[in-house]
Amino acid sequence: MGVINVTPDSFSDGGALHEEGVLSVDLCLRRARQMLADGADILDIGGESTRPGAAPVPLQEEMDRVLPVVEAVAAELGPHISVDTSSPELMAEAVARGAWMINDVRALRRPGAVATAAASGARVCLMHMQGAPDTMQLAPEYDDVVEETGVFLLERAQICMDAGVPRSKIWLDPGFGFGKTLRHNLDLLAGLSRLCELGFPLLVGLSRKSMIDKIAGCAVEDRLPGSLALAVLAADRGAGIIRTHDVAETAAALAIVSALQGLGVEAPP
Ligand code: 8Y4
Repeated sequence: MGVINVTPDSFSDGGALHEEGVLSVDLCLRRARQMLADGADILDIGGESTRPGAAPVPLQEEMDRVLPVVEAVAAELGPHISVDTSSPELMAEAVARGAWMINDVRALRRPGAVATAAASGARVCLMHMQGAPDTMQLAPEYDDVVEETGVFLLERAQICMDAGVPRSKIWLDPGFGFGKTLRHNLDLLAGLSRLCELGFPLLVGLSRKSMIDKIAGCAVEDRLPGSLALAVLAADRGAGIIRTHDVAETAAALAIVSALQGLGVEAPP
């Protein structure tokens, strides 16, 4: 899954798709085209920053950022599109314009989100987060992070199924970095196979996250090697979708995992 970030202010790639401060649908299309050529199966389009301290984005602004990009990418390239949002209004409009998956870091906890997602017919990715983006990194606390994350995700999945989302359309995500210390993130990665046993496919986002320089002591712009190591470890432990900013490099790394798993890559003669 390649990330198309249409916020002007992400510290990693914010503003990259803007021209003179204005979001360029054309730059988004070019980025999307490149990611598909590089091996992405899904493009995740999002317009809300969940960085701690980021200002909340008014709904209309989020819609204005995301919908033209969803519409253009769906119409011209036709890939699987995921819309990264917690707003039910945007979920409905994005699916109407061709989005295939709803990726919600709040696991459809906003009022109306579960019903909207169910009615849309799209796949849903339910992500675990302890607390809210603004304060989640202040003092995250768990007795057993794998257990507690799993219980939360199963509860959200059950609520979705009760509302009519078919089991086959539900993905779960432990939410690396969302209300987790470095130790929690490592425990989750080490225990990822236990989350697979919940019976739902897993999506993980580890790309460029700060746990990498906490471990490797690298600068923000040098997080790619760590990102690839984490992607490989997560895929080896059963993750089915890897969310990444660096599609070509991640696809190459994952081809190695697939070869070893005997999946996806044709065996040599
Ligand atoms: C640099 C760049 C450092 C980006 C950190 C970040 C996830 C997600 C995000 C995730 C799912 C991010 C929208 C945070 N992370 N959705 N979204 N899973 N499902 N941080 O892990 O990329 S945004």
